[in-house]
Amino acid sequence: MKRFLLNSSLFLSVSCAFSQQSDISINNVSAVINNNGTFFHDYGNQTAGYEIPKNSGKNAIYFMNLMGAGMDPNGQLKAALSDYVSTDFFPGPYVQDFQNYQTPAYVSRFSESLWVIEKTTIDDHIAHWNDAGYVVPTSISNWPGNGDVTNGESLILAPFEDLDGDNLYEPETGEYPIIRGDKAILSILNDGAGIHPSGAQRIGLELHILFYQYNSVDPAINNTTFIHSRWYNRGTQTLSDFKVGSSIDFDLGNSQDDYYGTAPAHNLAYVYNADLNDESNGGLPGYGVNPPAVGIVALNTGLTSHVPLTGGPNSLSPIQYHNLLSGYDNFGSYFYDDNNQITTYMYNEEGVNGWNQYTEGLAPEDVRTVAGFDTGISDGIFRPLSSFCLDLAVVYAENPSSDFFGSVAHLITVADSVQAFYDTQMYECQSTLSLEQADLVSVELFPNPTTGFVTLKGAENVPFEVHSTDGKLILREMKGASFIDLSHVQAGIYTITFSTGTSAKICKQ
Ligand SMILES: [Ca+2]
Ligand SMILES: [Ca+2]
Ligand SMILES: [Ca+2]
Ligand SMILES: [Ca+2]
Repeated sequence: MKRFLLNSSLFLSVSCAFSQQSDISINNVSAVINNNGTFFHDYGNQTAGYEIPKNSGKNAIYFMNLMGAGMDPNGQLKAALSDYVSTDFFPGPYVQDFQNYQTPAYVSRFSESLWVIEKTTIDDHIAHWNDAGYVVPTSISNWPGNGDVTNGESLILAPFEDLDGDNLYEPETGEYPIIRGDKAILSILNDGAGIHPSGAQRIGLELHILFYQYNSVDPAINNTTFIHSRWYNRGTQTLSDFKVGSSIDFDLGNSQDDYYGTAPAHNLAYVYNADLNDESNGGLPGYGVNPPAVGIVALNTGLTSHVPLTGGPNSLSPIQYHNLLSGYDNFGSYFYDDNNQITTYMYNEEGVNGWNQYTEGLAPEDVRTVAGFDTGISDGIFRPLSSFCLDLAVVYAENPSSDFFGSVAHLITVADSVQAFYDTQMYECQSTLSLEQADLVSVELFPNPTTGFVTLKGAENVPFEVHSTDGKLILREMKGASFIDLSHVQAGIYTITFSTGTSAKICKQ
């Protein structure tokens, strides 16, 4: 636990981004969700926001976020970052023209950008949508299935069951949101709507984060919050060495007596108490004797690093964050293990004979770390029009014994069982949206200028719309097309916008 005085001018510049939060608490966890790329932190009360067990008053995490950073072809770092006092993320989807973030329709629709929905509501909708007198609940009708293409938003935003295959979300005809878990909170964010407080240049990122929980008789699942994120490169930047990860401020009850560690084989980054009594501190309740352990598991890809947040927590530069996300310290230097070998997994052996903070004789501390996750992109290049998916789980395990490492040993078994549960769900993490063209690198349009027909190459199955410069819809192809016919329109400039968010100008002569 820590309290920072906010720099007033900095706070003013980002206050709207901190103005909304929600809470997911359908199982044994009560977790604060914000609409700015950070979570498990209550900005209003300046307190930890990951309470487990629910209603115990005991929290295990003070702050967590998702961040991304990569290099453009000129070696310029582009990044979307956040810390305790500022964020580069803004609510709402990415749009191409900066002023379109300011349209009244965009602001009214996305100023909150948090959608809370429960599985029972969806099941009821599926069963009764066609009944006489049925009214579609607002959590179903407000689901952001489609963006406004005329405002430069992607046609498809959040996933939905598209019964008639027309790519339009129509809940009044029985279509419904596709979520995970018994309750979910979706946040759609972009990094394009404003100057980045971090000082980094913008990526052109659209980030969808779905937090979800299951109400389960299995304690491992009932004590877990899942984080499903999808990262879209909606801009024009080709970013190499693209790194994603989380800044994590574990505070296990009393924040002052914690240790952290890593179990790379289980893709697990964790915190445990540095002694067997987590006494209350500063008015906040501790977990008491034989305290639990808490961790983050990477479910669909690997945990690539888990290192201390050196130089932080605030006012790190973008390049320092890129170093930390890469598993270096903030200066870009390697970490070394007890055998003097380079490692990106700090303290990766449990037990009294292992390499850990206890056997190193380190003082208990207020742990702050950065975890890096594999994007799954083989060459590490985050290309325009592509997306990737990252699934995480926050896991919790009590200490079944008075063994100092008992909670960690238990946590590893919990992490494995949560992984097994996740695997049985068969979630499609690479193509949740049927329209996403992950391998679509570029679209060729020719001839351009044209007197009539224009051939489209590279995006034949991607829906698109063509608009005139005054915004009039000229053509809409919901299934995509290999050519368009502009022979009937007058000479001028036309804009073709694909559902992926990419657009191009066409000159009709
Ligand atoms: Ca439809
Ligand atoms: Ca503690
Ligand atoms: Ca203690
Ligand atoms: Ca901490």
